[in-house]
This record gives sequence, C-alpha cells and structure tokens, in this order.
Amino acid sequence: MKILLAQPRGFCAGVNRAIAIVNQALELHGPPVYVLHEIVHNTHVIEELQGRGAIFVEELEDIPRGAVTIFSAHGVALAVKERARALGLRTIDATCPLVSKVHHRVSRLNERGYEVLVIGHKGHPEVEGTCGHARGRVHVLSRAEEVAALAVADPEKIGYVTQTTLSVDDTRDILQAVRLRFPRISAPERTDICYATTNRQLAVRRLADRVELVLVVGSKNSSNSNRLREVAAHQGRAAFLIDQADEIDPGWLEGVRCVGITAGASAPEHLVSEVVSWFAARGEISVEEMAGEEESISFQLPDLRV
Ligand code: 2E6
Ligand code: F3S
Repeated sequence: MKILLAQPRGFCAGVNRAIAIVNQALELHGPPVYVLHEIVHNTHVIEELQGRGAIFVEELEDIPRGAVTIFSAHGVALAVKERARALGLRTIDATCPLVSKVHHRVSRLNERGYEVLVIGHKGHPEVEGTCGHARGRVHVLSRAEEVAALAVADPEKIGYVTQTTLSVDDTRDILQAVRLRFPRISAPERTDICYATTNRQLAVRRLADRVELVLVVGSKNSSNSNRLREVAAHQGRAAFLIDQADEIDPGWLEGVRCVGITAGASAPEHLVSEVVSWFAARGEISVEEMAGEEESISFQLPDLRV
C-alpha cells in the first residue's frame, strides 16, 4: 500500500495555544481547572487533559465559585464573560486570536450602526460566540439559498463576517449571492476563513487528486475536519472522517493501492502515526509526505495568573 500524507495537516497555531493554556494553567494553579466547552473538538485531546485534571463543562453554573475557568478556542459571547464575572470565576480566555479578530469586527460594525451577517454553521460554538459580540441585529447565514429571505432594516448598512473554518468554495458561492442582493455591503477584502483552514483544504484537494481513498483524522464535531472530508469527496474520492485507526473499515480498502491521510486542525499527530502503523501491521507500505505550504505562525499565551 502506498500512503501519501497531506502537508500541512493537524494542529494549527490556535489549537497549540489553547492546549498549552490548559496545560500551563494546570501547572500554575493545580487541578482541577475548569474548561467551558471542549477546549478544541478532539476526543483524544479532551481525554488526555481530563487525565491531568481538567474538567470540561457546558454550563458556567456547573463550576464552583472562585475556580479557574478557561474559555475554549472557539470563543464565547460577551454575555458569557459577564456571567462568569458575576459568578466569581477566575477566567482565562483561550479563544483563538483569529476568532477574537472576528469578534472585534462584529463590535465595530454594530458601533457604526450596521446589521451583521454571520456566515457560518448555526449552533456551532464559534458562531454563537461571534453572534454574541453583536449589540445590534445579527443574522446567521449557512447557505446561498437563505440570502433571498433575509430581512434587513437598511440594505446600505450591513456588513458580514465568517466562521474561520468554512469551506472556501461554499463560502465563495454564499458571498456571491450576498453581493448580488446587497451590492453596497461593507465587505472586507477577504473572508475570515483562517490560514490553517485554507492551507489544509488546499492540501487535501491536491492529495485527493493522487490517491484512491482519503482518510481524515479528526472528531465528528470538528467543523474544519468535516470540511476536509467534503473537499476530498468533492474531488470524487471515497473519503472518511475517523477519530482513530480502529475506526478504519477494511471494506473501504478493497482494490485500493494508494491511500491519502490528513488531519483536522484539532487532531494530534500521534493519531496520524497510529493510522500509518495500522497499515504497516497489515502489509508492506511506502510512505510519502507531500510538499505543501510552510506554516510558521504561532501565538503568545495570555497572562495565566488569575
Ligand atoms: C477554534 C476555532 C476554529 O469545529 P472547529 O473546526 O471550529 O473546531 P476544532 O476545535 O476542531 O478546530 C480548531 C478550531 C478552534 N478552529
Ligand atoms: Fe484559530 Fe484557525 Fe486554528 S481560527 S484555532 S488558527 S483553525
């Protein structure tokens, strides 16, 4: 079996930062440290941090007064920060700086009296956090077909932001429909889809062109990982999202001689190595890493002394 590895794949700068924040907060303050929502959407990362003393909750009310509390990389609404303060929690914000940038843009648009379109997946925590930075009217838009039904007060005073992990191709279509209906929209030069999302989608497209089957390592609730699987499927390849090697169905491999592997921005590299080992245990393999975009971006940690 020939195995091709996409490049870049796996952890992005925001995920590295968020996981480092939890680890260092555990060292500095001692366990337990509470995290509102999964720090990143990966079951293995969560289990590992739970083993060190992190406690993941979905409600602030489940955190004892005075406890160290970390907001996940996906960001939270302003109301959540205010509520945490009222509950007497000692908070650390692990929101990815590229998500925070989107939050600031939403606030600025509202201050100027603009309504905000948030292009993204309804119910995703990043979208909820982004919408929660609007102090005026905000609309979530998931598909181009929804544009026609949008009711806005003043078509001259609207702006948009996007979720950071969207499909580059789908977003282009949605924005085309938005610009057609609102030609005077306050539009940035580019979307808020982040560098990591863009690079991983480009890499998996190139990978899919060279293999018969694509495996994306990532958890089922990871938006960016799901998009990678879709990009590969869109190229006409069989493509599956797996949390770990034991989810591989040998039936997928019938007649397959070349497999491509990539990983979502929240999936640790050791899981990719385990998938490669899974193949090695079943026969002779050759492994090639594709050339791709170099990534050198990293983010500083916030002050953890709370
Ligand atoms: C925060 C913002 C964007 O589901 P999604 O892809 O958003 O999240 P993760 O945790 O799988 O990926 C990292 C991330 C965090 N992306
Ligand atoms: Fe941030 Fe993009 Fe990663 S928004 S958490 S760098 S996927």
